[in-house]
Amino acid sequence: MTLPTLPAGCRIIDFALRGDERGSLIALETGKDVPFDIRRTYYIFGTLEGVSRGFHAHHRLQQMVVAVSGSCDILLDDGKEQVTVTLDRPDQGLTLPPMVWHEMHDFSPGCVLLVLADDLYDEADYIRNHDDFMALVEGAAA
Ligand code: T46
Repeated sequence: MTLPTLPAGCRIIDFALRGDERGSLIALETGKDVPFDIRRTYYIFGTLEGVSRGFHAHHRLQQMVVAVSGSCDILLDDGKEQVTVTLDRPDQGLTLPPMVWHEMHDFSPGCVLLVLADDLYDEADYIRNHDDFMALVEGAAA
């Protein structure tokens, strides 16, 4: 995973690898590896070549994203700067706080993106229009 300067609240977390001669295992525990209570887990897979996803921010949701297989790029936009992080390691997670616009691009074949979230699915928590996102960011700064 490349390490540019990330928006506030975005953090790369290294997971302990419990490997032995049989292979590898990673356990993610609330409060230890994941800095929030996990209420939902979902995973994105089978993404076709050239397809991008995301294009939203969340009002309140905290998440952690892990490329458990393959890789993809994730663009992070806090309304002031944009950085792109490559997710390509099953032993690292990227925390994704509220109010960070994110887009996932360049999924490798076979990429599986695991996402841990601190709340249940709620469409009302999504900001799916970038102009609306910018208005909220600028309103908070004023
Ligand atoms: C995010 C990025 C990283 C549900 O019914 N329940 C769920 O828990 C989720 C996550 C989605 N859905 C439904 C909503 C849509 O009809 O599944 C469909 C696809 O969701 P969406 O277009 O939001 O998928 P992505 O890949 O653009 O975004 C997802 C998450 O939705 C989002 O919270 O931060 O992954």
